[in-house]
Amino acid sequence: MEGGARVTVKAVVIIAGDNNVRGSLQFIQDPSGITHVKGKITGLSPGLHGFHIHALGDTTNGCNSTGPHFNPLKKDHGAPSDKERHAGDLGNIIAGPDGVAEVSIIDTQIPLSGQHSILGRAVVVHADLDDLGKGGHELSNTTGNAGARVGCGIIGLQSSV
Ligand SMILES: *[C@@H]1O[C@H](CO)[C@@H](O)[C@H](O)[C@H]1NC(C)=O
Ligand SMILES: *[C@@H]1O[C@H](CO)[C@@H](O)[C@H](O)[C@H]1NC(C)=O
Ligand SMILES: [Cu+2]
Ligand SMILES: [Zn+2]
Repeated sequence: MEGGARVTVKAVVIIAGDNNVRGSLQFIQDPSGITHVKGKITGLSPGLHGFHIHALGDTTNGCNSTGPHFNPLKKDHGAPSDKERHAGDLGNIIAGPDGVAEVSIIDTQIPLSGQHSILGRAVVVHADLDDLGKGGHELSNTTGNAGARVGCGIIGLQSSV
């Protein structure tokens, strides 16, 4: 919707991957255009895991075919709170000792409608932590050096009622 959504839009993502990584997430864009992400991912190693929107909703080669971080504004990789960030940069999620990460994120750069909509793209969870562009690694400014893609799912439109 150009100029920002005027209605609530909902989407759902079922996460799957190697090593029993599973989960489900709900995305709710409120009428002001802010998107809430809520859900749970299980089967992770304890600790921080990079969590991003990748550009493509293509899982023909597993999570590897979901493309780079969604980056419509051609920025460098960063933290969700940075000005210089990919739209898809949602930072890290944290798995407890039981391998379960409870996800609750609010973000303004991941709309479910309009020109930069994330519908039909992918959520990807990584093996390692995202250094948020500050790790000094050659991959820090593109991927946060977050390692392998251990789980992913495609963002699909859900009934808004
Ligand atoms: C994805 O790429 C990684 C290397 O980055 C590789 O180990 C893995 O086997 C690939 N997965 C698929 C499904 O091709
Ligand atoms: C990443 O980008 C920042 C700012 O654009 C720059 O200062 C830094 O040298 C870059 N780091 C690498 C490893 O390329
Ligand atoms: Cu990623
Ligand atoms: Zn990024």
